[in-house]
Amino acid sequence: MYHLMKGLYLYATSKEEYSILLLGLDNAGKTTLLEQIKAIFSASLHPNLKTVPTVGQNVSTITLPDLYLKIWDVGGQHSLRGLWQSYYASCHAIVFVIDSSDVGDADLAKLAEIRPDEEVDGRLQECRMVLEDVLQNEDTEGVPLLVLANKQDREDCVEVVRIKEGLVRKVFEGEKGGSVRDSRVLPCSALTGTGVKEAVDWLCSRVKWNKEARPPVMR
Ligand code: G3D
Ligand code: MG
Repeated sequence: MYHLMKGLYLYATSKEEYSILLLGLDNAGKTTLLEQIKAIFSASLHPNLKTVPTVGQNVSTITLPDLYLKIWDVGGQHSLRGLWQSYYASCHAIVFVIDSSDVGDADLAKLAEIRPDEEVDGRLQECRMVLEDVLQNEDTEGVPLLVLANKQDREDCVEVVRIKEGLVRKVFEGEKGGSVRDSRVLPCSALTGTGVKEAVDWLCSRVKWNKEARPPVMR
């Protein structure tokens, strides 16, 4: 009887937990974003916006009324990207963070015109290749993808629509765009917090929507 009651109590008080993977090149703002999310969703905390390059991983769980989000911030330097794939099979959504001040408006226009087999140099090409690599991995099949055009507070940033049309759409339309999935491109500033709540809202709705394909863990 005790075990039955305990089981019922645990069932009634447990919540679904979903894992969110933050990916993107180094310096895109992943760690700042994680700190901002933690601060926004736990009222008592001030964001620690003094980040240092991430070696290994930062992980935090935020508590929302109906679920937990466990957010993984894994390092974006070239040498650490090989580790990303070990997180793919167990994540429920991927956030790909882009530094909107480090892609170049002129480069984006060029990217929109080039053929898929043509080479482009620089940070934008690196960003495209890394995103394609994530989407091509079979363990990310069907996983909702949120692309965040971060650093929108900077004067030299590229507008979200340009990133959407010039980069993200190109990736999805290309051969390496991976399977069909739920996706969205949103603007944000991890530093000021603008757009961060909208990003989390989108993630919550999409992980719930996709829960038959990727069931949550009960906590
Ligand atoms: P990463 O974890 O993706 O490598 P970080 O990136 O979160 O460590 O951020 C790298 C730098 O970008 C940091 O600046 C950080 O303050 C800045 N940054 C992150 N998000 C934003 C944003 O939305 N707007 C602006 N203006 N800057 C941002 P430093 O100077 O510490 O290297
Ligand atoms: Mg970091």
